[in-house]
This record gives sequence, C-alpha cells and structure tokens, in this order.
Amino acid sequence: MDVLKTILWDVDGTLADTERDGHRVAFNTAFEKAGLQRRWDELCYGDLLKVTGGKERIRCDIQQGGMPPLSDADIVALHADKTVCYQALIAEGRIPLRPGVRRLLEEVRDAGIIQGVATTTTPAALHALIEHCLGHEWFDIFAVLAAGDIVANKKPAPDVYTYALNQLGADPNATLAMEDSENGTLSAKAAGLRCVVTVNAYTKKQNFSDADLVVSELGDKTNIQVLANPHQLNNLSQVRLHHLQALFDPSIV
Ligand code: XBP
Ligand code: MG
Repeated sequence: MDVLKTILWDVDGTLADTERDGHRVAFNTAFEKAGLQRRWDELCYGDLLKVTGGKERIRCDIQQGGMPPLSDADIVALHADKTVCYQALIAEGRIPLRPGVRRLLEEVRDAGIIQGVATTTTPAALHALIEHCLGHEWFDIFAVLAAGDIVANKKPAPDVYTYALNQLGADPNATLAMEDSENGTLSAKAAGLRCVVTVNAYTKKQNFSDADLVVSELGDKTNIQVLANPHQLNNLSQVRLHHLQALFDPSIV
C-alpha cells in the first residue's frame, strides 16, 4: 500500500489566482514602460496561457503576430521588468491565497508531511508570493522550491516535478501534486505523481481526465463543487488531509 509522504504545490492558479490580475497586469505594465503598443486582455491572455513561462509566452505572441519581433535579449529584459512589476503587485497585497489553501497547508505541515513547490514561474515571483501571501516562515517549511528556468523544459514536461523529487529523494508513488491546469496535471502525471486539481476561471474547461480529484476549490467557509472524483472519496465539503491520504491508501476515509 502506498502512503502519502510528500506534497508538491503548483503556485499560479493553485496557491493564488495570480494570472488575470497579477501576471497579466504586470506584463501589460512592462509592455507600456517599454513603449510597446501591445496589451493582453483577459481573453487573449487565457489563450496565451496554453504556453507556460512568461518569456515563452511573449515568444508565442510574437510568433502569432500579436507583438512585434524582439531579440532574445529584449525578451529577457522585458520579462525581467515584468517580474519587478509583478513583485510590486504582490507586495501591495492585491492577490490573496485561494480559499482553503492556508488551512490545508497548515494541516499538512502539522501532520509532519513534507511540502514543496514545483512551478513554472520565476523564482523572484515565487519568493514575493511566499513572503507577502504566506509569510516568511514558509521559506523554511517548504523543503524544496523548484521554479522557472531551473529546468530546461517547463510544464507540461515532467522536468520540474522530477527535479523536486530528486532534490527531496522522494518516491513518486508517495508524492501528490496540487495543480490547477491541464499543463500542470500533464507535468505531474508524466513525473508519475497523483494529482489533485482546483480549477479556476481560466482552466475549468480543460481536460483533467487523468487527475485523481478535480474540485472547484479546496474549501474554507463555503462548500466546494466536486467535478471529478474517480477514487470516490466521501464527505468532500472541503478537501482535508485525510482525503489526500485516501488517494494513496483507500482504507483511510
Ligand atoms: C505558471 C506560468 C507562469 C506564469 C508567469 O504556470 O506559466 O509562466 O504565468 O510567470 P504553472 P513568469 O502554474 O503551471 O506553473 O512570467 O514568471 O514565467
Ligand atoms: Mg498553475
């Protein structure tokens, strides 16, 4: 029987709804500061989210004719400025954690289960979110922070999860990924992990047929919607640690 020993959290869309009002706004501010006419509205940003990684997303928009051609150095500089804009937005406290995230993080921490982060976003963006949304102590609680260009291939490739597993010496059969997107789920599954998905406005119509549980949110005060429950977990008014453990050992209910 497998036992849950490690949880790896995605960041954008999972810990916090960062894309529409965080990353997108920061990209547009950086475009404006660079004298570019291009702005990413909510709809077109949703389409561009098929590409993970901010620099990769800019390159995709250039290829699709949305932005004028830019050199690699210009893309790197533009993205670095976007990251500074994003850090400022996060520091202003504009982006809260998603419902139930702090509750579950603390329940898992108190149970002595190892937690880490596996994200596509830039380390500086991740650090801002930990500092301002979670609290400084989480730098010590998370046993690994795997982010951005630390791996060659971003999600949906498995690399960032495989990197985090290797850093921890963790067994994929004892590790759970917390995700919000199809690309994230594909990445986690390709690394051999079980995966729980909390959808958001940008991801709710994506394909999660391989996920182990799909819910509207982790749940705090209001009841959650269960969108896919292949392991037939009971009493899912909110996602609790014992539900996650039951994905590994069905005798836990
Ligand atoms: C997140 C991303 C990131 C952010 C922007 O995907 O794709 O690129 O949108 O961050 P996931 P950067 O949640 O699957 O990790 O601009 O720092 O890349
Ligand atoms: Mg995500």
